[in-house]
Amino acid sequence: MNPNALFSTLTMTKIPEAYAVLRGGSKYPSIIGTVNFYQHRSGIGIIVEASLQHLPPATAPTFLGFHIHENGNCSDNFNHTDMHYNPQNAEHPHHLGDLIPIFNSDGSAYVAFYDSYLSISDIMGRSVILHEKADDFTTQPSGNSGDKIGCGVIMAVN
Ligand SMILES: [Cu+2]
Ligand SMILES: [Zn+2]
Repeated sequence: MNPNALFSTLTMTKIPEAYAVLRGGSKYPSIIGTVNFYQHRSGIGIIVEASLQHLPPATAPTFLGFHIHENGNCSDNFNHTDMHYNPQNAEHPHHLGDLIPIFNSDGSAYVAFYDSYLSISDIMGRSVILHEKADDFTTQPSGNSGDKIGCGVIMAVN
């Protein structure tokens, strides 16, 4: 079935397989949000749904880099998350951990998207990271998206 046909009903009616509670670091400690990960019913890919609050103040549309990093360790102000998840040894922005940006709408954001390249088992135990700047989708190895300002460890639901 077409991903579109299942998109909204999935996030409204299904319990996600995995989730991360994303929290701010020393620069923006009040950032808080939830990222849910749903296995797509086709069996291929996942739906990622992120809801974030208390983002840095913005008076115009602002984009924040958003990635899955290798290590699920948010300690020490997120200094141990390692690089973008990249099992295929590709160049940025073709890492499997490269996600669409977060759109900061006056301090909060909601995004949901289909990613056919990831599975729940790929991402379990890794970290989801929010950056202070937009990912330029060009600069190697990580898109020049600035400091890590939020982090959450991806965990199984239940
Ligand atoms: Cu990142
Ligand atoms: Zn990348």
